[in-house]
Amino acid sequence: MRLGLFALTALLAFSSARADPGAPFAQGWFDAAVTNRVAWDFQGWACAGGAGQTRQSISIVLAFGGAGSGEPTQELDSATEMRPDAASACAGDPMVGWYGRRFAATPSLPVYAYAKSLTASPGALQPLGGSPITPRVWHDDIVWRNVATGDVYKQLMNRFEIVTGRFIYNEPSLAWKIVGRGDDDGDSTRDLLWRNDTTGDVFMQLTSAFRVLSGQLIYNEPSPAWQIAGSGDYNGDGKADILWHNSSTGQVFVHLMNGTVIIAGQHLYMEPSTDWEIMGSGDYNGDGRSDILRRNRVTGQVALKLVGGSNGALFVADKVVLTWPDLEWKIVGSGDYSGDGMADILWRNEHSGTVFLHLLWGGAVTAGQAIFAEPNPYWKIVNTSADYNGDNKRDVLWYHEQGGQVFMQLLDGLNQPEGQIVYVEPDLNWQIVPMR
Ligand SMILES: [Ca+2]
Ligand SMILES: [Ca+2]
Ligand SMILES: [Ca+2]
Ligand SMILES: [Ca+2]
Repeated sequence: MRLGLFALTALLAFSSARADPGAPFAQGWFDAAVTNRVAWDFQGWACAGGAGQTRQSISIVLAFGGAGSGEPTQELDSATEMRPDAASACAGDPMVGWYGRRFAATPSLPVYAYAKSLTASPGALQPLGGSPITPRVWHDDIVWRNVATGDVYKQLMNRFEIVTGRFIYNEPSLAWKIVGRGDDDGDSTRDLLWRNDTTGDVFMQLTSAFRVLSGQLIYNEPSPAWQIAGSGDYNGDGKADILWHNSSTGQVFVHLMNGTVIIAGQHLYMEPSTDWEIMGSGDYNGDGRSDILRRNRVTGQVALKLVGGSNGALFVADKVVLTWPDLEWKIVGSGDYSGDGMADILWRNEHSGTVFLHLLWGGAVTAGQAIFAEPNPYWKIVNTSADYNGDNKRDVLWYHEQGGQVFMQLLDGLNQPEGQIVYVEPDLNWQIVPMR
């Protein structure tokens, strides 16, 4: 997984930030990943060089403002932990690593990192790193799983740029599959939902931008007929819930979640026949709750179940969207691709390769046209639920099954999408985990 390249990048960062003898702190680097408009993950390190400084005597402060004056206007966070993999960077001096997550109501302000001495005069702050962390709006990431080793790897994206990439987990048993990526604890970072194909166990991992925070077995459903069909927010509390569909009986069930805790389970509705497949889950009427997109695999009819109601008493309302009887056209994604807050429908013709976008308003089609064509069948659309450039329009990720290229397309409604290859992974054991 291009480990060599990332290791090299890290070494370069370390060597340019060696401890400066005599100075209380050497400059360290910091990473900042803005996971949406109001939440940031930070991590970095500093060397506690100089007389009397130890690892325990400094902390790191993240602060708004401070440009020019060198003083922050608002303390955000402080050091929390060592980063063992960065220890060599301090050339024998104590090193403090830090990791933080903060929420802020004013994300447009730049954020600076400072090192603070706990033993020197109170409030003494040293700028850490030379440039402000400029908050950026939502960037979704790319998560990979290696189907040989079980490794999970995450790439943080800023449009076509890979900001950083890290191994975040290893699950050697390949019976465990990542089946959902929703924001389960409401911290604006997508978490990982796993299911074990053999036992039916369901395991949720809460993750930050860079690492696994916690994980817990939350449920067991031994019947393989029950599949996790989505992880949207069906009760509108900002936390992702788990949608189940029984492919034998047509039953649709939702687990309302609070982090790793099931707060309620409810039968939602029954599909009229097994011809109806759940194609996606998004908010089609702009009420802040996920709805359910279905298609009849025989007639080609597309219809919604609009979800309403309160906790433990959800109900659904039917809405027919359209009928597209040509079954060569497959729904490959559903999300808001136009930025109006309502989910749309993305199609691809499996014969011609043409990609077609239906824009919806409140669940009704308002416009539709072909926006792209890729006739090469080895190019597969692997993710249609992420926003890689923070414009509140979901984008499309393609993967070449033979060459390992990853092509990112930034969608903008019916306009021609901008796209480029962002990565090549020659080891085809690495597979991109779709968001659902
Ligand atoms: Ca919810
Ligand atoms: Ca809705
Ligand atoms: Ca839309
Ligand atoms: Ca976008």
